[in-house]
Amino acid sequence: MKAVVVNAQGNGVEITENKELRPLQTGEALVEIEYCGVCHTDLHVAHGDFGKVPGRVLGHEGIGIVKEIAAGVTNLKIGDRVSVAWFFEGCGCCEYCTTGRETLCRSVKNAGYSVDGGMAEQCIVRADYAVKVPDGLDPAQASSITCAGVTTYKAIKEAQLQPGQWIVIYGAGGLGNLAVQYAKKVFNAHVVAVDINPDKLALAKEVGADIIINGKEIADVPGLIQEKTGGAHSAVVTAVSKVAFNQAVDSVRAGGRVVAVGLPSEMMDLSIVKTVLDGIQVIGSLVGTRKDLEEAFQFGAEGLVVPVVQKRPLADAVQVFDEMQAGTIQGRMVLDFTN
Ligand code: 8ID
Ligand code: ZN
Repeated sequence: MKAVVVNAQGNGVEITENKELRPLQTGEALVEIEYCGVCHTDLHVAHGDFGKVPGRVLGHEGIGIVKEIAAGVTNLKIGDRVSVAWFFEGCGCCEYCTTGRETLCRSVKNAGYSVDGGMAEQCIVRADYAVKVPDGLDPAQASSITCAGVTTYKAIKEAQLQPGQWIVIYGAGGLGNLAVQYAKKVFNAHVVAVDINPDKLALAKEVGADIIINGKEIADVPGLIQEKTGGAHSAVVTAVSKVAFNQAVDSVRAGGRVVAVGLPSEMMDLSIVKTVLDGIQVIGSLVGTRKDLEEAFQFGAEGLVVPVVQKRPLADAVQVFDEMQAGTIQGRMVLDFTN
């Protein structure tokens, strides 16, 4: 079958035509992929930022139809539309899995990184971990919610954002655009979006940002946010740059929360004195649980959140990764496996 894989050197992507799938095992299902979004995390994986994984099928924004189920599968039936997410499988019995923090499972499997993912014509999933896509949600839009949506929805939960409060979203790319929408439409907050690309800011404004700030044009971004909002109650950082992480800490008011989501291979500067005296909380947030994804999908099905997606043929995959690297993508590029 055709798939997008990490190249043999473990430092880029290529399209292959002859990836073979193993037979299904107990508890597994075979999913025929319809769409798979391209996340910046796929670019990190392809580049070996988390360790080299040559030959791995990329993709953790997969959506497809169940074609076959093995023995022991009770939660899915043939014809169901399901997701292939970064949180692909946990052990189910550790302290994290049993306390609602399953994405932190130490034996976790991640689609498109530690196991083959959704950028292929077919994908094998553990049925218990495949989340059903609700009726009424477009499958290409659902692909974006499978990572970008659920990750930002969960990050805003971690921010403990209350209606009417101010949140700053750093980075208005694939994740950031959905962060703006969840913050505005689901959490009823006031939203500042910061990016270094005017097109992404224009799109953020279109989907509901109250204030947009271009970090390339404004010398003191945190100062401007303090002036306009009195200090944000929280910030979610999806930008792939430590500059944004540092600015986020200075953008929140005393007692504020900074939720780290982006994954630049850098260190952030954190003033101990400021952190202590202002009671700043800095929290890492990793995708979301199956329940978070179910909720995030539902807001999409209800039309509160509308992912901005553009379908691209599989043949464009390498080019899409180049566009991601160059920062020229608006919303999300979604690889189309339907024909
Ligand atoms: O679970 C998680 N924590 C998780 C899940 C999914 C993705 C984390 N991620 C990570 C990705 O691995 C990546 O590091 O979140 C980051 C953002 O992913 P994305 O939204 O898919 O990437 P993008 O579409 O390229 O958007 C990045 C945006 O950051 C802006 C860019 O202009 C772009 O719009 N940006 C950059 I680069 N530097 C900036 C800066 N200094 C900035 N925006 C503001 N200030
Ligand atoms: Zn992702």
